[in-house]
Amino acid sequence: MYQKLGKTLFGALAAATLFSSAASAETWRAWNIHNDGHPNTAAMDRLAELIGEATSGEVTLEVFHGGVLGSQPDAIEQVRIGAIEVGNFNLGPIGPMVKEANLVSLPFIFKSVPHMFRVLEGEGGEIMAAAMGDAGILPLAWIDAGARSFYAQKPINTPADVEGLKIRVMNNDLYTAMISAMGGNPSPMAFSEVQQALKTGVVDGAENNFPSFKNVGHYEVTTNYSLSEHLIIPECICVNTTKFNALSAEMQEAVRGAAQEAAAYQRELWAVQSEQARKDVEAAGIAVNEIENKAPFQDAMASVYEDYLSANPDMRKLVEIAQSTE
Ligand code: BDP
Repeated sequence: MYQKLGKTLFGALAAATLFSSAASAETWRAWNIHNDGHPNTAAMDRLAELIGEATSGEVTLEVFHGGVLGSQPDAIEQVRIGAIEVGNFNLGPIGPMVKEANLVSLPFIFKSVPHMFRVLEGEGGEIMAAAMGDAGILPLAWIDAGARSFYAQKPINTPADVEGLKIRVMNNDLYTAMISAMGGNPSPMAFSEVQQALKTGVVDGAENNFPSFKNVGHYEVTTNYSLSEHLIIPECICVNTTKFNALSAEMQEAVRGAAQEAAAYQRELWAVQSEQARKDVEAAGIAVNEIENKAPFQDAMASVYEDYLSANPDMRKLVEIAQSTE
């Protein structure tokens, strides 16, 4: 009798445990635009392992690489509404949806990548993260995307060299203003379409960092990469705010810790692989032009700042924080 009761009790307990873990275990989908060979792809795969381990399988992350879940602006919206849970996003296309994120899209706002991280780790980063979280897209960790420079079929050493060129930019009015201020014709376009557009001459040039320039073959259809380094835009490992807040405090900590560890891994990979990407494209015949004096580019951006800040005076504070950060 005791034994029977014991067995039944055991059975009931086992079923309850099974049921409760089945009910609370979740599978999250993650968006990544990059392919194999890009540091972010390896970091997102690592993130999936780390989340699985840290949450003991309570949260399973399924990563979709190569932008198969949609273009970046679409994927940002999907994460905001919770149709996709996680994304490795560039803050550029987040700016049109979350104004505070636009700080990083002001050309030359950061002096260097370390300066950008110092701003993100201070009050500026807190303000941006809070606004993004309120908009449904909570950053768990910041990652490195180096600096973006122009590439075209000719060197771009001064803003005058951009005059008359059709340049592909990411979706953000600040980038169209940036190209227009140099006399160029901005062409906002999805990342997936850029290689073909360069190849067929639909655009004359584009701008990006070395790993992206290499990874999707833009270097195969261009001749010159000119180190203007006009934008230093961070990226994030972002999660839908509601899904994240629905986790227990313990699970939130586990997921956040996993994201931070994956971000540290990404930054290490970035340092090595962005140098390697530069060497690889040079070996493939790309002329990489150093620009001795970037002041003319910076000066050309004065009207971009003026117009943006007079239309968005509430962004002055963030700009001041960034400019006063050592
Ligand atoms: C890459 C970013 C990616 C952007 C892409 C672009 O990592 O998020 O979508 O640039 O230019 O460097 O669209």
